[in-house]
Amino acid sequence: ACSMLPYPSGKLHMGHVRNYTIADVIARYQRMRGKNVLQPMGWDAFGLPAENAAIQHKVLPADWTYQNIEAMRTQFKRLGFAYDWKREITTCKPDYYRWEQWLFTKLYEKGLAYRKNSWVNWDPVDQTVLANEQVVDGRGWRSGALVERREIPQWFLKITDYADELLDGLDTLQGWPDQVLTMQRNWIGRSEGALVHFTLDNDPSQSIEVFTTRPDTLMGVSYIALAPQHPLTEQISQQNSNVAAFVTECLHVPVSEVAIETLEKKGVDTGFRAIHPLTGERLPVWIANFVVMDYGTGAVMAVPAHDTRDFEFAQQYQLAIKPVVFPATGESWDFNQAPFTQLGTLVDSNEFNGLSSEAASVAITDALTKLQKGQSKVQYRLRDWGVSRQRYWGTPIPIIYCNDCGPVAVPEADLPVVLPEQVAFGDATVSVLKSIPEFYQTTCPKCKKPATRETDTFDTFVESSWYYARFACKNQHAAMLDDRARYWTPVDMYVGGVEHAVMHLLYARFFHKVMRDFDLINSDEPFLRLLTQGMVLKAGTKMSKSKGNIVDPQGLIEKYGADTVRLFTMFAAPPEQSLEWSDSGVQGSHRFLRKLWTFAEEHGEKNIRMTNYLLLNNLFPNVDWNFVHPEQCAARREIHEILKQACHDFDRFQFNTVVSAAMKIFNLLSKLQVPEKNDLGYLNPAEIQEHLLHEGFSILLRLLAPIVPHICQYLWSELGYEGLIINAKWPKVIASALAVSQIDIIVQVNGKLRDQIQVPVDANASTIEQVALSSEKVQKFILGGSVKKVIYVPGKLVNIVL
Ligand code: ANZ
Ligand code: ZN
Repeated sequence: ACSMLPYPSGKLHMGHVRNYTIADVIARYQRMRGKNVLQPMGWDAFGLPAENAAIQHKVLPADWTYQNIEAMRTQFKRLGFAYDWKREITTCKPDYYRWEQWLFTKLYEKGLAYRKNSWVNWDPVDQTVLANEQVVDGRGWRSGALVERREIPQWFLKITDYADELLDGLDTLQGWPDQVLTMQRNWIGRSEGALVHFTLDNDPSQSIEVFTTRPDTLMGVSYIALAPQHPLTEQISQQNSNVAAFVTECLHVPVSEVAIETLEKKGVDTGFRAIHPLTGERLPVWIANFVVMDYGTGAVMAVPAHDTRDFEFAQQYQLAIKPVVFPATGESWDFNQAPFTQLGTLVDSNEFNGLSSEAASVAITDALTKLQKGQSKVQYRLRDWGVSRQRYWGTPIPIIYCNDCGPVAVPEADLPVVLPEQVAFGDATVSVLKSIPEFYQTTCPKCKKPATRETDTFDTFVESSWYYARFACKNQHAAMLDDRARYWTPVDMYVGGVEHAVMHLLYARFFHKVMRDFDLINSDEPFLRLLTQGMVLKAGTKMSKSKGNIVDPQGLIEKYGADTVRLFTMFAAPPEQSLEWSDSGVQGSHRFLRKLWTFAEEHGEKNIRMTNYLLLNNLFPNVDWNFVHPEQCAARREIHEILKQACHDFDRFQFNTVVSAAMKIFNLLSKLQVPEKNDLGYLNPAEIQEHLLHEGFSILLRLLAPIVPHICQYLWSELGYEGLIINAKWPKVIASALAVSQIDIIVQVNGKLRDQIQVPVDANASTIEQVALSSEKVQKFILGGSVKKVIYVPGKLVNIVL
């Protein structure tokens, strides 16, 4: 049972409390069910906030981080989370990240890690690379300078080699929420289509290659659009100052794709013309800001009649709109108003006229293939994973640059490359590592000449991609993983926030497959079941520091105790839904626990105290329930019915109704009365009452223990039950208790309700009529009058007609 490991920000917030309580409840429940459960915890300890804190508060990132970890660990312990602290992982410690560095060198050997130029956000004043979240309205968050796009060499992991497997694997993940599977599918973004070549009019040796998902629209192409970073654009910029000016303007646009989506469509005509591969028509070549360089080929065949972006752009610059697909229904379409973006039937497309879009796509791709002007192509939206960060507080990338040998991986014997923790941080704008010659000056492992180390560090998503496996063998110092990782992985239960639905989970799935291919692990997927917890809200909005509506868990723990906090967070909503904070709800949970406590104290001496014998057998061997008063049988049946439903709810993580179940059992026990009438010679009701209290209270405590561990453990031992409650066996639903032996029958006189009788479930009609007629209450209404008719509705009622 594993939770997504937290970033050590210093203090737990309510979202943490909820997340980790959910996982702890599952872990404790599964343990009581007899499973061998491992619940570990660790710290995602590298990352930008530590550097920001260092600049703001003049503390070392390392000191800040370790202090935060101390504080949060204390809070975790107070909440009673049952973690195996021997296995605690702190990702900023060399004994952890050395194996990450080791794996990276293996990936490099295999060609699965490589270096290439890539675009970043560059702050020209601070002279530093900015993360996307550090770009605010196009400006650097600290300097306020207009951010530029810059190309610098960076390290990549070839996650695209696993694109197919990452996509197919989703079909095996039956224990994941559908919405997460969908998000992963969209992120991988498999598109089927074609590559098409358009040769340049003035230079037939050059051609523009485009990727399209709609080869059927080929006859509707009216222009070609290139990304501002396309190689041909650069070439044209050198001759055309208009183009050069436009490209420079585009440099100030943020790198993220979301930002590009929302841009006003802008472009410039290059004056170049490209030849249509089938018709020979000359098409204008434009540069457009909506074309992104790192998807497909960085160039598109624009079909304004059938694509929304192409349409907007064509309207802006008065480019031709050529409809070639019509609705298959035959209805007309006004192409001046909007593009028709669905599939349909082809027109104005020569020999392809009349074909469906699907058939035409195949036919046109075939035609292009024969002419060697195109071919079919599967394109993924997924890009290789850029793991370089120009940051100090991260895992050093284990590469050495040699003038003669190029980039060389640090040999295994020299690992780890340790990040210096005692650094002069100052007002660091460039990575601190660049100012520490003792760090970066080294010798080439191959030729032994002077060389320099890589000063970039890993994206922190690298650390969180494999930690779950390392928990299994964290004390293994001779290898990344050992057999224990094979035993414990895949993780049966993974709990975390839906904000990690895409990147973290995809990277972890990728690493798992890579580790499998290095024979470190023997399964295909890291997490069998995934529970994504809902948000914690206050007054309808997300509880967050920036909204100023946070409730500090620490204060609540101090006021009410951890059990109340845990109970409330589990009771207030099912785990996957959002939880609306309520002070009165917290108080209500607290009141319930007080009542439970008081009840145990009041009844403890008298009749709940349990003998070990009874506990071990979990049943009442001396009692033949066939001879127990029906009211008492009914009470027992109800307890077991509630228990049965609660077990079902536990299995589907519906903890709020588990809490209601516990409350129901509690109410039943506190109202339990010794039946008055005992004329039919049932077993001593006072003794049975004790049995019921024993049995019911022991069920209640065990049912609540995963959620409310402290109080339940205390009462468990107070009442003399053996051992720790966490080691107790989960209560069994006793089938014979559920069986109905008596049923209730309503008795009417002339259609009016006069009594309710209990009869054996298998009694025949005449017996039941006799019992009904002999009821005292009924007799009062008959008063010697003559009974005309007795109507029996089986299982329900007897009507006596006078
Ligand atoms: C012609 C066309 C006609 C297109 C039509 C769409 C509709 P997905 O589904 O995301 O794979 N495209 C290709 N590369 C691009 C890039 N680098 N930047 C921006 N747009 C790009 O989308 C693929 C479609 O997106 C491609 O198919 C291309 O436009 C565009 F009626 O080609 B299409
Ligand atoms: Zn060398």
